[in-house]
Amino acid sequence: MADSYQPTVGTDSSLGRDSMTLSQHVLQQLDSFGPEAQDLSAIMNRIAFAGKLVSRRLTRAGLVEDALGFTGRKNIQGESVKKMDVYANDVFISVFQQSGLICRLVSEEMDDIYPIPENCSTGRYTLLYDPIDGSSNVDINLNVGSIFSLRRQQGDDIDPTGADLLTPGRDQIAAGYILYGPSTVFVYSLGKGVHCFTLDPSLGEFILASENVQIPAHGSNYSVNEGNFWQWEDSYRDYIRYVHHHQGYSSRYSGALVGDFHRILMQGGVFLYPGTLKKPEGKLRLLYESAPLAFLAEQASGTASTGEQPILDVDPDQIHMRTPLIIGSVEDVDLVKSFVQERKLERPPVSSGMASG
Ligand code: FDP
Repeated sequence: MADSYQPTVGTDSSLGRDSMTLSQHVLQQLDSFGPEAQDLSAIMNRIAFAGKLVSRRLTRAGLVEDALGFTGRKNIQGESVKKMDVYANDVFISVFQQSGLICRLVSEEMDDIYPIPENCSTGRYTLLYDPIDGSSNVDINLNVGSIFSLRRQQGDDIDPTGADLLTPGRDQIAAGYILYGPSTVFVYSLGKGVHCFTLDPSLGEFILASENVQIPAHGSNYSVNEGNFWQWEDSYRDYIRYVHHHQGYSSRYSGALVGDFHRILMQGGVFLYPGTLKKPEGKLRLLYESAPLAFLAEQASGTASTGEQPILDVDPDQIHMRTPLIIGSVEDVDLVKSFVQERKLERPPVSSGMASG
């Protein structure tokens, strides 16, 4: 009898890697072909498709009409909206309409929750996302990203307030981002480690690049907008003075959180965006920026904090809530927190009986 055919996939590592697509990887992660695994695989695939569309638009942005610049409108955060923000936001809507997968969308670019009622009978999930993170980089051809967070639908489909979404980030079932850099990279976690895929333009597929990425316990990079130095509380100035006076630190700040976080995911270090005098709660949005990245950081043996508590424990009070963010290697985040705690101990305790004024 002839020997049964033995494929080289799995033995030849290059072929094995080339053939591991994102949707296959999700199914492998969940170790199931059940309905939920199929849904999650399809959702990741759709997000990846949105990423491919945005990536294509970005690579052609200087060549086509109306891709760059501002729309003239401000979003709910009071920030000027770019044409690319609108394009990417609409891409996410269009890939999930009529998909049967996602019942509601929450985006930085939309004041209110965007319901997709035709999906709600089958798609019991809400996708929260920042379609273009770091949009000030768009017009100068530097890296930007898209960040996403997935939650299981808890509440009433017709509740427009999304009260069920106002729970800590530990309730996320998946999170990730797409980084539009020299290559387009898709990073995700379903709560089973963090995995990176690179878009192979010749195949039009995201191909597995690295599995179970771990953030080193310490890294030399610190990433912060030092232009805000005099706007911070003393504790953050203490930390920056510390790194200035100690060898072995490198300042790296790209103006796009996704890019700066990706560096830290790969090489270690810390990204921080503290509160400022004008904005004590900082700039970054909890539900679709800080919480998904905190989910990834914890899955990769890193950590994320507001300075006071883990990001994943913060109870949101509204869908566009902001928080300070300190994220990255455990030792580096702990060092920043130690400066925060030290200054806190110096403050006199507030006595409830004290007269004000
Ligand atoms: P942007 O406003 O350009 O979208 O998400 C907010 C964000 O970028 C982050 O990506 C980035 O890290 C930060 O803001 C940059 O803010 P500053 O210009 O205040 O440093």
